[in-house]
Amino acid sequence: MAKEKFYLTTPLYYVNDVPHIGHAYTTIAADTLARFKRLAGYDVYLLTGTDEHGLKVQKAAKEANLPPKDLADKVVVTFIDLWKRLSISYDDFIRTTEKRHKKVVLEIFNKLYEKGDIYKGEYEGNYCTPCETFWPDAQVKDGKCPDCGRPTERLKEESYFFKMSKYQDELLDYIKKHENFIQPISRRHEIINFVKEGLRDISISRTAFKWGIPIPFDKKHIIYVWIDALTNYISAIGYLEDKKKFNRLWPADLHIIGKDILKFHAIIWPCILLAAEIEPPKRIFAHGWWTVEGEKMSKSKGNVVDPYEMVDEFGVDAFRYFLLREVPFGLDGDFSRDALINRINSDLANDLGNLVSRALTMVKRYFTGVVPRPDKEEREDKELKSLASDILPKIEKFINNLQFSEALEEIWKLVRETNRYIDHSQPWVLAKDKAREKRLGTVLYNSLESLRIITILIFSFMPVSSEKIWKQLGIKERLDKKTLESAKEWGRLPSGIKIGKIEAVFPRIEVKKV
Ligand code: ME8
Repeated sequence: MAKEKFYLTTPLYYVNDVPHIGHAYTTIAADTLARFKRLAGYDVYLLTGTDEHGLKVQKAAKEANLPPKDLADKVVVTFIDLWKRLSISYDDFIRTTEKRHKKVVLEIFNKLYEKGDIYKGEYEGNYCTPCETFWPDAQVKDGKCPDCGRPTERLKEESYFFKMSKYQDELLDYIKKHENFIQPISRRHEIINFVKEGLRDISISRTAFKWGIPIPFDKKHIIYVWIDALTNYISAIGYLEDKKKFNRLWPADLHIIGKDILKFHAIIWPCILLAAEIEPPKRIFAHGWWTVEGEKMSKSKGNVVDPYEMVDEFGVDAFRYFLLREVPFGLDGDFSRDALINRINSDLANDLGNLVSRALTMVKRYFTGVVPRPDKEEREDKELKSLASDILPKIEKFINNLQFSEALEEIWKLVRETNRYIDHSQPWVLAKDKAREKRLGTVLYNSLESLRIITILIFSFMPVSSEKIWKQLGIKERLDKKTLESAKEWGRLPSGIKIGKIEAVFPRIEVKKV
């Protein structure tokens, strides 16, 4: 039977600057879900990429004294490199300056123009370049952008408009009929209220600069960067050139974005698709915003968290774990080194790291590194077994709802319970009594078996460390080829195999006292 597809996307990040923790966050979340769905047997397609046109990028290029495409070529490498370091398993990376993309933008533009959904007019109002957003006068106070608070630019220029107002009812209807279309629920309400107030036609071209896709029949106009960028979700999967692929993957199962760009995704994008007679995506999830030690991240404050530094200092998986564990996905969060170090030391070093090292060390010491055979089951064995073999459906539910933090919390209940089981069973005492060798073998087998299940469950979150643990367990089959189902099957760890070399997976971070 053909596998069910799962197409998910991240935003396309601007190349005006190098990536920071916010970009890493969205992409790590998308990767975690993609990995989980692959283990669950889906044919997953994860798309990411970069948004390279527009005034914001043009301005940054000017400051860097480079042609915009050269800046893009330079910055895109930092994204690709970061995704490699963060173990992002994307299937495609699209740049909006690619031909395959530009063709589709023009196709959609023409389609809407021919249909009469695009018309020429004049735009008079304001423009926020950092947000690449048009703001009508009524929404702008003291010339400041209502979203980011930075100064807007006053515009009065000829512009093409998209008849978004025409799609207001259809969009509202679509949102109402598709309960999961916009998540979390608070965002859904926000969008419903916004649409109910009435949608205006939107300006979709600029004439004041050159860096973008020109309208073929009116070349002084550059297509609005958001119309350009949003189209990537269909251009990357062959809307024009590979209909078979497109029909297999579209509609997207999920667009993961930050709350800052929800309106573009939940209003403009579906309206464009409705106008182009293409089905809207199935689901859009807008996550929350990271601040740093209570403050908004900004270059001028010098508090931008560099994901490269985090990976170098703490390791890729500790960083991935922290971001997804610390804050429920959908809510805002505050980043601090202290919080990160606390998480690493308590959850990773103390709980999981300790479990791995003590369980394996005892197998090495008492059974010469050979996984023992379990014997008679006692009450506490049954309890651990039932906790471990019943955990998967809960985790699946959480992850499918993008409740990463809750999923990890649930997995950690099993981690702690396994540690408690070891404490309670006291293998070091059993080892002193030859008559209790079978019991000792049972306790250690169960500890490792629980660890095997934990390792499968954390794979999507911490791909590098879970592979290390897997190797230490001595299991020959590849972890990334395992099915999730095997996390339900207690007893799959073969007795008699030799465990691997024991190495610390999550070292403690020593905090220097000042
Ligand atoms: O908006 N906290 O690109 P962008 C959490 N090119 N997430 C954050 C964050 C923070 N402090 N800062 C950024 C664009 N993000 C457009 C998108 S899509 C067709 C075009 C993440 O480089 C979050 O996912 O400004 C946010 O939506 C995205 O980066 C914005 O990236």
